[in-house]
Amino acid sequence: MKQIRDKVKNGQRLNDDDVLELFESFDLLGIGELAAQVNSRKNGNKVYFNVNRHINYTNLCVNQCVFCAFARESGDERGYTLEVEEVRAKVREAVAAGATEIHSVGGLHPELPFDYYLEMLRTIKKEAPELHVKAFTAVEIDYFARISGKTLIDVVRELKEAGLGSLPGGGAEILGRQVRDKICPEKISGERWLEITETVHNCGLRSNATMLFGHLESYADRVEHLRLLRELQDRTGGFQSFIPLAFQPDNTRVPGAVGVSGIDALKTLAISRLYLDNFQHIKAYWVMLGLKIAQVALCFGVNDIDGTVVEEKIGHDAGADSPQVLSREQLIALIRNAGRQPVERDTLYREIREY
Ligand code: V47
Repeated sequence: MKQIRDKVKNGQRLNDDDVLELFESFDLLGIGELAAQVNSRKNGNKVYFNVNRHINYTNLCVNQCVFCAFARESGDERGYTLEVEEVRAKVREAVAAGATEIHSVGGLHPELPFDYYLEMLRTIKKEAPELHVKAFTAVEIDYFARISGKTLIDVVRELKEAGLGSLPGGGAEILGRQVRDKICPEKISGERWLEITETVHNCGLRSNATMLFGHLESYADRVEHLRLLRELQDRTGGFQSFIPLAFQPDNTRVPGAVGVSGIDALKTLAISRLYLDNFQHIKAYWVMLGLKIAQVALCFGVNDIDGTVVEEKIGHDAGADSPQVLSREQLIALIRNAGRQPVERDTLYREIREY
């Protein structure tokens, strides 16, 4: 720990052995304090949030990932697909609530054409040109290229022209092959996720990165995942924030999974802050962490608590016991009561208002 402490103090990069040591350590407060120092150097006392709305346009999915309780196969009566007009109605509600962002992802639908997604983007932008649309993970971008027969670059260009503003960080799960083969064998490989993300960055769009943790992965798998993200960020600088997603086990098919402990969640967030020196923001996604751990995370190197969300299915279908929605006031209170400065941001981290 002393050696790691010195490295952090001198602004030196941590290596894989350092982070493995941190994951294996139970000095939660020591790790948290270091991460908080690093975050304070990078972001001062500010904690960001945004006013957003999630729209999950379909839960039908040709992949059936073992960790996912949201996906349905076609023919399942619990399957749904939103009409573009239904998306429009949700966008209207979002605008009325003061949202600056629509966060939209869905399953890999067996039949919808690429045009559906373009139409959805155009409809959102027509309804509310000022809204930022953060939509489609790298997994979906790959699927769009396959179903349309277009090149990756053409797909990204057309989505951008239709109004896509940036990509959320989903679909990364654990990038290493062995875990991926067990939890999401049909999903694109980790290499492909990285390749698509690099292409998206090179096309001028920013994105986020996630890591689904607390299922079958080892600490070494987490370290490899973080290393691959840090290397890509060194090349492109296109990632905005890193979001460790605490695995929710209900209604999933992960054998023996019991969910993430508070200690593991805080340690993982803090270690991410320490290792990912080229990421500006580390986000505590309250939907998966629960409000209390998300708040405590603000003392463990975190500087973003995500948004109002409004309608969340992926975590809640898997048993998340957090609320569906938080108001702007609730987010501000969470941040203030951690002794931090609440700042409303837009998707690209431009500051809208300090509270
Ligand atoms: O890609 C699926 C994960 C992701 C479960 O970029 C699960 O700002 C926990 O990526 N338990 C979607 N997680 C959510 C996501 C996200 C959320 C908030 C903000 C941003 C952002 C991105 O949720 C999926 C998958 O990795 N997931 N099932 C589960 N049982």
